[in-house]
Amino acid sequence: MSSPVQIFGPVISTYVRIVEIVCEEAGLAHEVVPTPAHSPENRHPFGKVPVVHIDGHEMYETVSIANYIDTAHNGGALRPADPVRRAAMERWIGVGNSYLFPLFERGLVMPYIMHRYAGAELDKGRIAKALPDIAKTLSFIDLEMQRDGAWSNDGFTMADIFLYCILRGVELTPEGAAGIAQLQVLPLWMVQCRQRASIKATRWESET
Ligand SMILES: N[C@@H](CCC(=O)N[C@@H](CS)C(=O)NCC(=O)O)C(=O)O
Repeated sequence: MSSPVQIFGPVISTYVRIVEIVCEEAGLAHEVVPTPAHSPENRHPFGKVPVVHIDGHEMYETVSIANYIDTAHNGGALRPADPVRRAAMERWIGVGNSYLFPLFERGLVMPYIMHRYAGAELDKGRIAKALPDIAKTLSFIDLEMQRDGAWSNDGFTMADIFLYCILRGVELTPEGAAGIAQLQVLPLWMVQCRQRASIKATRWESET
């Protein structure tokens, strides 16, 4: 039996969870080795997490790790073969990584993490400043889903994994939960994702 995939990063982290879910989908044993992003033990050259040990290789950057696992261990099942559908899936992963995650993380998710886990005062000013953009962005996603299904027409793909993890952090804040609940399609999609075994198996402790 091969050794478990080692995922170095914090136990509660969007990108750590993405790798955990992809491992689950591929049937690979995995473990999180708790490693804060800015600790000396973190070997990511840009100070991010996760760094992953798999098949004798050390890897960083979640898209490349996730694609490696899907190709090497899952027959590519998480990515549509059709070039147009694959382009749409990759566009949404790009949107998630480049625009959604930075906006949500800085403006809403991180202030709550610092408040809940580091005992910092909740930075209400930062949240209030970010909320209009966050609300606009959530509406954009919902309208795209209403219009053509966005990434959600191809069964369960890599885009579902990235976007669920990015949006779940938002949903675990009071403002994010209220914002998502008033949309039409996004909350239904989130509920549907939660039925997936890989998503159930990787729930954060704070979700139970
Ligand atoms: N481009 C990186 C981004 C990963 C990322 O942003 N991870 C967050 C945690 S979920 C992080 O390292 N945050 C610490 C920081 O930005 O200082 C990847 O895809 O792996």
